Amino acid sequence: MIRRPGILITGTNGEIGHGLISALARQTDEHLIGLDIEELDPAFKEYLWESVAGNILDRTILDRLNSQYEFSAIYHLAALLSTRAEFSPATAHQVNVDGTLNLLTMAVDQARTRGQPVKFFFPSSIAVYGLAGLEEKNRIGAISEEQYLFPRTMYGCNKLYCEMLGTYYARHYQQLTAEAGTTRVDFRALRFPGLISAVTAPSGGTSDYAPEMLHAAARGSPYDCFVREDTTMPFMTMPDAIRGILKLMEAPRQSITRLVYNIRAFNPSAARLRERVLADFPKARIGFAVDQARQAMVDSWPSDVDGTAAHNDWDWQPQHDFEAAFAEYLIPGIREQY
Ligand code: AKB
Repeated sequence: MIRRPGILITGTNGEIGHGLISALARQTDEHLIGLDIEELDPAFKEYLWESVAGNILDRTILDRLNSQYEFSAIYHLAALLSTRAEFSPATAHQVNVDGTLNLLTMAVDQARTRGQPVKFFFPSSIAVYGLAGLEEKNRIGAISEEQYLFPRTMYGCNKLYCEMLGTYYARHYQQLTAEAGTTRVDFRALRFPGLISAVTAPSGGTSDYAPEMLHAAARGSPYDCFVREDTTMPFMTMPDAIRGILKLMEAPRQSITRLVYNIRAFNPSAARLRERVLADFPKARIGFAVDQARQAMVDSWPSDVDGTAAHNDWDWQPQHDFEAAFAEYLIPGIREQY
């Protein structure tokens, strides 16, 4: 049977997945194939040629997809986020690392049979960084891709290792064979900051306090923020995250000087977020009830990242700074929903 050309997206039911499949459907004629542990939200089925409910650890499913489709690109979004991963670290390792290895292996196999490299997008995270604590975090400010790679969470360890696995498959795979130097996987990764969507609420992350605060205010529910008022970390709107993925994947190979990039947009404190939410929802009841364990995780993440390489190499520029994020995207979008 001749294989059908397509693009594979895992984690289609996640926040990034929802945004990405609708954006990809608008810009490509290729068939989109989705894979998620849960049945895809029916509202998104129209974007996909096939939607598979199954586990990325299930070899039978991957073998079936491998035999039916010829993938030009794989967007591997499926993952367990940072807070959830701390409750089941071994499971997180299986999903986040073994799952990624399965997809990279499939990409290599696909590239061999296609005779062309397969593009592979991997969403990494600022959780790959690990600062000793608040004093160091406040002292160093924005950090570059190579600094402080000492993750303190299972999720951060998983993401950092998978960046390395992707780099291995892109640059060093089969280094002892006659095929040494053949690029099979065109691996590209973004280290995302916390993401805020006007449409969906995240689950299982540690940056969730920002979107949770906003969605609770819009719903009229009280909210206790689980980090201190002075807590600062980088954030970005979901449309900017999707734009970043598309832009990086479209960038000509020769303009890319690294396989893993920081991208940034804005980095408000939790107090500033509260103030901005209250400006549009003045009756919102937003307090602070610090969860020390989650606080320590955010204290080990940088207050900002240096996004110079993304800007220089593929012209990264967020559409939404802090004010535009609220005025042009979050507030209008969220008012439509609740
Ligand atoms: C999380 O909080 O786990 C994620 C992340 C920062 O990667 N949003």
